[in-house]
Amino acid sequence: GSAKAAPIDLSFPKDFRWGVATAAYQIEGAVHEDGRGQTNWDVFSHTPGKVANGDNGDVACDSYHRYADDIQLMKNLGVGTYRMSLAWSRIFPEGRGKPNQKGIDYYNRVVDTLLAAGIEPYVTLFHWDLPQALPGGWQNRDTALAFADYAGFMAGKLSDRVHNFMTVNELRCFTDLGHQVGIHAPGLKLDAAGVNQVRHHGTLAHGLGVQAIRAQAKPGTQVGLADNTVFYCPVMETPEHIAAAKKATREKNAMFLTAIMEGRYIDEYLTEQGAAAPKVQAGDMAAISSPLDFVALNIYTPEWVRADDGPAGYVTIPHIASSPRMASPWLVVGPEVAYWGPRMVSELWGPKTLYISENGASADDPVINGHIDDVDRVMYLRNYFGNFRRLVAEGYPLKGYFLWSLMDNFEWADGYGKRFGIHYVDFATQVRTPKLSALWYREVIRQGRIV
Ligand code: PNW
Repeated sequence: GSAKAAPIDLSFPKDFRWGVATAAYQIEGAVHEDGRGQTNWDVFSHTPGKVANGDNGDVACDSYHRYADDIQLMKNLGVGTYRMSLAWSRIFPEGRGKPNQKGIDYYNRVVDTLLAAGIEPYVTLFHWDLPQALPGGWQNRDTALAFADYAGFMAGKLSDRVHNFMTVNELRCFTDLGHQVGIHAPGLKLDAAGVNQVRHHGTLAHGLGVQAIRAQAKPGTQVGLADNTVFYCPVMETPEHIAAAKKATREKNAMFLTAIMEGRYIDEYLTEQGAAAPKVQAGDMAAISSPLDFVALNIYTPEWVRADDGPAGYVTIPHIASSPRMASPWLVVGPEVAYWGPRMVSELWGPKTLYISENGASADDPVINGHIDDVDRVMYLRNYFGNFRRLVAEGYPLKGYFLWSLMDNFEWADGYGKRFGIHYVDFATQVRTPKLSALWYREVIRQGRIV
């Protein structure tokens, strides 16, 4: 080589925590086993026309039986952490009431097997599979209370070994996609007031969940949530556009992360929603804004914003047809979101610890000479990692990263047709095969730098 200067440092701090993520309904299967109760996703996926190809999570990756093999995959990767979710209806088949010991036993086995493999579990308590028996689902405020009971109960059971809990995954997806757009369970298209009330109940569940976990878990247990904040990136890196991105990020997330971090629904949201604004009871906002130990972000797609002279101070730019996308039409590629998203959250609210709870991509998996060479997924990850690297180098408190996903799984309304795994799953045989992206990620972890 004849490089003229030292290479740019592409390394991450030695104590940076590398992990992978999954979720219960997407991988476990065994939906009728050991007393598990029915969920909204069982009902939705068995309703004709709701999920691509008529797919459902009845078997999925069969991880309920194959969890030890899956933990071996993680060991081979060299990850130190695993983000998993618990199926609420395995613990409380009716959503509340009498706990099901077999469900508790299952998660004890998974946690103990992880720890024996040197992998630390990060547990998400709700990743969208809601016990069907809860009347009215998220339209009913009581569901938030039932969630808190379940969250506190499981934190009490696991916190001797699990030190990090996330209350809910992606408020915006299970509220809006399920109750406004109707493409996720329960498939409703409510009016604005109905949607805002569901959002409030979801956000309240998070807050009451934090309180219940703190009350029942061992002291020192770390609590946060996995949020899919809508992230606004400045069209260029100048103070006026950065300020515009910050304002947009705060206002566009008013019903979720902004409320959680600020303890109120900001005026912009209340004015915009008018009579459709959520009905809030005394004490709700204090619960919703319970202090967190960390904020975890799911980062996929960027939004773009520029400064503007109008009253809002900014204009957002809709996704453009010519923008590059991965295999899911919504997954617009924009590596800069990996930098601007966490930076905006830091500047707005200053959480002391940040994690990336999900990042990854759907892609086709070409088999070339016997290898699954998903070079586009690797390219996607490499570019996002470069931006995480910049964020860390500038001192933002990003402590760890969970790649979505360990393996191909039930991708909600897209069924098994969209693959986000770094391990290929042959769903007919349940054989898992590392893709190039798994080999690449293993090397990143081994060297502690982008390769
Ligand atoms: C997240 N969107 O979902 C979920 O947390 C995972 O369970 C899921 O498998 C993964 O990302 C990949 O989709 C999202 O439309 C679903 O913008 C939809 C969107 C974003 C995230």
